[in-house]
Amino acid sequence: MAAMTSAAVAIPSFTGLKAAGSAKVTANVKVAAPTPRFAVKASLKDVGIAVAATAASAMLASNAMALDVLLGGGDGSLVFEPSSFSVSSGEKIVFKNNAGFPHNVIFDEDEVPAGVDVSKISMSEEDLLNAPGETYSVTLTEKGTYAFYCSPHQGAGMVGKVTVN
Ligand SMILES: [Cu+2]
Repeated sequence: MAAMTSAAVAIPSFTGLKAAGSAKVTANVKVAAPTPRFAVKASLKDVGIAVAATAASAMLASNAMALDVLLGGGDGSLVFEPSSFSVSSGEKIVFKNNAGFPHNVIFDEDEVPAGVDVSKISMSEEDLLNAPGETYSVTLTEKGTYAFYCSPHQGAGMVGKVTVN
């Protein structure tokens, strides 16, 4: 239980770090235009840092097993894609904003394995993923079937099911 909670908390903060890195690069490119040499050097240095951060995140992703689930279908429909899937116990699930946001991911307290505390694996009802590509990651360890939904779009059918083996 403790390990599951820390993983769910750690991943979004890492995503935040990455976003901050790329924002920095964009800012420096703007400065580089009017004052050539010195500014270019400075921006290259920052680009190096951003590249290192990106490489670290790619390494993390390939080291751990992970399954990506899109929030919003390719045609803009209000669905999880895939909406029904299986993962291994401990495999990371990465929900990624794709279309039709804002979205969130709430596990249904009546449809999770016995003893699972949905508040520890769900986003809060008021918490929404607003930006394109924004992610919410969760790692489930208790075996069984879990139902989840997006609270703004549950009525429109944005629901899903995951089986942990
Ligand atoms: Cu939604």
